[in-house]
Amino acid sequence: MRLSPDTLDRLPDAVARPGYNRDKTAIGIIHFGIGAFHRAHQAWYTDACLNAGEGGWAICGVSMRSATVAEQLNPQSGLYTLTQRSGESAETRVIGAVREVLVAGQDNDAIVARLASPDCHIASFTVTEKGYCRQADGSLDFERAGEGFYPLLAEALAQRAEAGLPGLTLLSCDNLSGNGRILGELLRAWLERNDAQLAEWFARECSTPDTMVDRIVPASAATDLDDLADALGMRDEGAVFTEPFSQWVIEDRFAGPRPSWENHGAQIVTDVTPYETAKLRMLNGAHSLLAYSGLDAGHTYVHEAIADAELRELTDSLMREEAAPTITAGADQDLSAYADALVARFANPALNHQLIQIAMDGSQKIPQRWLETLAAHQRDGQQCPAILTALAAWLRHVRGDRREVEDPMAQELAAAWESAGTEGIVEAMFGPGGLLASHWQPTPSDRAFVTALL
Ligand code: CS2
Repeated sequence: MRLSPDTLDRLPDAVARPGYNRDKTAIGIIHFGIGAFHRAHQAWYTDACLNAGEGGWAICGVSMRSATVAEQLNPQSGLYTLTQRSGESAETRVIGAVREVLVAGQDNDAIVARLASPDCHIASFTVTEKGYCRQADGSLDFERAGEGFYPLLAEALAQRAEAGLPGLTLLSCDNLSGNGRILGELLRAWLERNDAQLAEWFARECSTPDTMVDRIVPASAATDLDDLADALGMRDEGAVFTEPFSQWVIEDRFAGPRPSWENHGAQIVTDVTPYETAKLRMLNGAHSLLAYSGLDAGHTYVHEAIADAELRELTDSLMREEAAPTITAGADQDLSAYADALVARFANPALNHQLIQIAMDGSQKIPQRWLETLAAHQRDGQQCPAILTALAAWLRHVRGDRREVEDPMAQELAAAWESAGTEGIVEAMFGPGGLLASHWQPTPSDRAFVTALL
């Protein structure tokens, strides 16, 4: 037996289900990148709005890379369960917000039609850092962008402009600093190259608010799905597993209507920056440290790495001594309490969050997680030993001689190692003109510190 509208009433009583008429709910949101994170985060908030009686906010998910999610969710009419896990306790509910999953490259006409429909008000994104197709200098890589969401969005916006429909709110929910501003600038560059008039319409009628999203959602493991099937008495191929904690901070800059996410825990604010900076530099910065240094030390999961005294100390230094002092906290932010809470979340043994998952795509993550912190301290002439230690672990990781490197720049990174060698690699990566050149320029002492660890 499999989860679907027909089998919903055979679930155990303890499993909550959608209390609204799914068939009558119009699709108001098109979401690009419908992985586990979206299902456990934005779709969960939206489901709460639908349960509270708000109409018009069903989600059409777009899978950017493969048909797998479509195969998991479409036979279930978009239904899936979300299980919150902490220690020994687990709580499962059915989420009904996702109506259908379309596949980019396969269902392009349908995706454009959903976006161009008068019912649609929001296009949202969790396409990961690399999905924005930025070059090292931050500008749009037009060639790669042509394979991504840009042409679909451009076509749909052109149809909306032509039909005299209102613009859309484009909501980036990825871990980039200034994610909304970045999305706005890149899309504008794409439109300007192809249709200057449409670029003007976009600037006038659409908006791209910044957001900070936070919930730890490991990829669902086959054993999780099997155990869940035993507990539910039916299979759910689209199930997601996450922690109880969730946070969503959204800049109050919408082009049109939106769900009342703030009634269900989201924060709508005038400036997302302090939340986003703290999250990227502390949570994600620590995550990447645990990933590379933890793999090096032979660990598999985040909860194992944080239980390792040496790594715990490095994580504490990175968060409290290196990242926190670079953040101008908002009135309601206590960065020391934030660091305590993060360590407790990392220690959750029920999540089985794989370090190798976090280690993916380091070239896209490191700039906003580590390099901005390094640059801020460099201005005061200070060194960041914890981040430099993590940086050395990342460099060893991308040398590629231990395990396969999953990174869009894997080839360039390996080639840099090949030509620069141990003595030159720090400069080849981070020096002027380097692959990841940034506001942080390694000093001779930084270089010596990292090189000694390679
Ligand atoms: C992680 C994030 O995979 C990664 O790079 O650091 O996905 C992290 O789990 C989320 O940002 C938590 O909100």
